[in-house]
Amino acid sequence: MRIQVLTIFPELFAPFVATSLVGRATERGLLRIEVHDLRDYSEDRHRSVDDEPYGGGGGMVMTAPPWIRAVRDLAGDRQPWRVLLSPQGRRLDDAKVRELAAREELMLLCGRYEGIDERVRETMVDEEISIGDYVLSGGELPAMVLIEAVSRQVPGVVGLEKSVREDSFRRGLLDHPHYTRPPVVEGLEVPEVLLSGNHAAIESWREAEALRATLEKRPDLLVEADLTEVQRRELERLRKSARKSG
Ligand code: 4HQ
Repeated sequence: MRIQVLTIFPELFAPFVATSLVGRATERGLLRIEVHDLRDYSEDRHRSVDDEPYGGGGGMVMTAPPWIRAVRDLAGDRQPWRVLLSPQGRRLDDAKVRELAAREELMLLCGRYEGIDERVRETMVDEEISIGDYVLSGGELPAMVLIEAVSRQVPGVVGLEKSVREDSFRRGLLDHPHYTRPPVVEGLEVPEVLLSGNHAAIESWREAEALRATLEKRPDLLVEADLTEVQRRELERLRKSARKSG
């Protein structure tokens, strides 16, 4: 998969692209991340990419022409799926991440200042995506969030296929708790079943704990989750015991 990024801060991406999971995927040829400087597509000698807003008001707006030249030039005839990162977009979730990961070519547009001239969105963008309801100073961090989440869904990028499959959200549920050495932390012991060596028992404990965590922390997820008959019965049991102790 190839991901092109358009930004006025290309240097922000260097350590991210070189490190960890994304870095290894790039080295192994599973992923190609190209970061392009929007200023290379400015046509004045100051390489400017912003101007005052029509209608007045504070702040500056990114002008359309550099974006239009850049998107046309970088897309070539490969027709990448063009994504604008913005708080006006649809919220990124696991389903959207998997949908994007199925594409061969993505282009991510990262704005700064008060935003980009609306006509860029109208003519050069396939989809507007937000990473959450808060305001950042630019689309660069959202683009990195998207790249990391999408990369994990590209086949072969995450070492243990199992860990992607069984990860949080895979089955529409939160993850179960995890434990490692030492055996006692602040007086708290590791759940006995995890030391039993009984793999079937460990699997059903994890399944039940994933359900418990989801019921306690994100009950909204249970509406959409497609649960097995065994999981439904376990959930009923958890709800009853919660009512008794609550
Ligand atoms: N931005 N999710 C870029 C965001 C944002 C978000 C604010 C994007 C500023 C110029 N992007 N503009 N939240 O806060 O994607």
